[in-house]
Amino acid sequence: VHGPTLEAVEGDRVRVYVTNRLPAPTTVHWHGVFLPNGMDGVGGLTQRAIRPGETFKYEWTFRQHGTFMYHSHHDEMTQMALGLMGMIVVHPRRPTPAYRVDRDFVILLSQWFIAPGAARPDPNRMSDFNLLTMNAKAFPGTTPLVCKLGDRVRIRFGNLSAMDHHPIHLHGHHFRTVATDGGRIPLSAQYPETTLLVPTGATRDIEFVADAPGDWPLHCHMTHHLMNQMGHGIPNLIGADAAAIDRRVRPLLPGYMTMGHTGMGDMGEMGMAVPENSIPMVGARGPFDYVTMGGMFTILKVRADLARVPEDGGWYQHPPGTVAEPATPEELARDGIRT
Ligand SMILES: [Cu+2]
Repeated sequence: VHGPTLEAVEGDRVRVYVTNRLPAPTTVHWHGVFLPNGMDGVGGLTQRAIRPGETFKYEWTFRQHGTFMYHSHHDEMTQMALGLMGMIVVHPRRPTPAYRVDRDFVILLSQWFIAPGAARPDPNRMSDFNLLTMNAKAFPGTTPLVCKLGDRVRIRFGNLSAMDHHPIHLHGHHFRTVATDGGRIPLSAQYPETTLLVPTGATRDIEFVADAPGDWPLHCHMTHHLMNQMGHGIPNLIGADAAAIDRRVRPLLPGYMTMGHTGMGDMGEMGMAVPENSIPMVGARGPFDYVTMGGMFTILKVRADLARVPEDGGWYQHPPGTVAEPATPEELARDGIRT
């Protein structure tokens, strides 16, 4: 439900046609990209909004490389809550040997409120979001990151959550943050970490060597971002056809008009197309037991031989004697443990 990742090379001149198929005006902002002010996509400030049915043209030359984002910049509260955002990857024109990696992943972090049983996000929510996603998927729907043992790996994070920053934690490895949407971080300023705060409205690139075989969680460390919805029933009118309601209410309240069904930016036409969505269950069956996490969680799968595992990596086959297991009475006695 996010837009596609746009990929380019530093120095490329790009032209993006944006057709507005919403029932409300919109614009697109190219977040972090150096471009002429009039291409910045800020509704009302640097251009007039793109009206429903219109096609606008944005054009610029990439003067930089790195990881950037794009998102609606008109009625952001509604349109970003509905997922109108995406990632931009710009490769250097003359990459240094250090730039080359074996895996280059892109993960856009976002958050939603979708009433249980509903299929569309509620943009009127200001807090208490109940779906936290990586590339618009909550675990177990997230895509695992499959790597070969020894691969040099880059993960590009972007965060366009409405109200939250996400401390992203990687198990079993350490990494360096090598770039932000402001540019490359000098080697002398990089340091090893296992958790990286990705603020909303920012990108962070991390790099590491996948040197530990196994199934390693990569997840937000805020526990409420590791779960999916709880059972609240909140009315949500976004995307609803309110014409029949309006007709019946007007004899009682002359001029009555249902608000909020196309967003709060303006009164649009009825029948707004909204992202398809569904609410996944909390957790999933793992190779040993139930994995009690949802939300902003995926798995780095490091494998010695990719030819011998399924495309999604399957489950890690642990060498004998390397898995936590119940202690035997003999072991407890040997080590003097009283339980
Ligand atoms: Cu989080």
